[in-house]
Amino acid sequence: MERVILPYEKRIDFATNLVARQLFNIMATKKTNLCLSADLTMTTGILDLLEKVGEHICMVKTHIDIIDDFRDDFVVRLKQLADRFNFLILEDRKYADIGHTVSLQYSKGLYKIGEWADCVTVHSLPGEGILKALNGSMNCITKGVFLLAEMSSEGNLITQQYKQETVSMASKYANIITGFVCQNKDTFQNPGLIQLTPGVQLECSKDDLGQIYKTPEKVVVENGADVIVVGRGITAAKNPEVQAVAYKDALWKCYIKRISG
Ligand code: BMP
Repeated sequence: MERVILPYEKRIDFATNLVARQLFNIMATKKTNLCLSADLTMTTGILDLLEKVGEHICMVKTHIDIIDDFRDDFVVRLKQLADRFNFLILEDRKYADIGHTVSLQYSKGLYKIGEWADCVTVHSLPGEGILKALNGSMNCITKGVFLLAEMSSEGNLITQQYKQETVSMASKYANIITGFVCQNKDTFQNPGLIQLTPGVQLECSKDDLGQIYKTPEKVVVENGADVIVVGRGITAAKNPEVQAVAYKDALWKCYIKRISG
């Protein structure tokens, strides 16, 4: 059956990655497919925001390397919030190097991402070694990878062939692949994988650095997004909590419309 018309709870059993199973489960239980991109540069800003919107999201997406006052206790508190509100943590690291370097970037250094992130984003550009490395680092643990198959930014260099080869590369690493970062439903068919789509605001627009925004209706109903990433649409709002609820409601309504045919 076509993946986009199956409800999240019916897709759990198709998932071969444990994080994908958890995420489907959280979305179905909390009735939210909103992922907050918490692109703030101070730890208190991120933690305060999550206190307010944690109950409305299925996942938070971080860019740990933009934080000015990073300390180890930040990730401890982030994890506590994730447990309390039942959401997952995606570190948007966009790994893009040779396998050996990526395995070090994943587990070592200041951030030790592998210790706290449920899942990470990864480019397929360097070839299969990047997935082989992460497969080794994630060995049998409940961790996952979102592989970038498309981007939201204007003029990006990803081609149809690159996208198809990215999807076929992923099929060899089914245990660690949570899904794809992509914009279109034809990118992949497997109902056990998750379509994570960024570039979303309530109105169609652009920023002045090439980001393109589509509406919830467009990305969920037409383009098949399963988990929807919203950053500045919420973080830059006068009242982020109220705005998070507005996004959650709009996105869930679109999902219900899609699965109702
Ligand atoms: P915003 O909604 O504020 O534009 O933020 C979008 C977020 O999603 C950013 O953190 C960005 O790094 C990420 N992102 C994106 O915008 N487009 C992509 O194709 C892939 C991304 O990870």
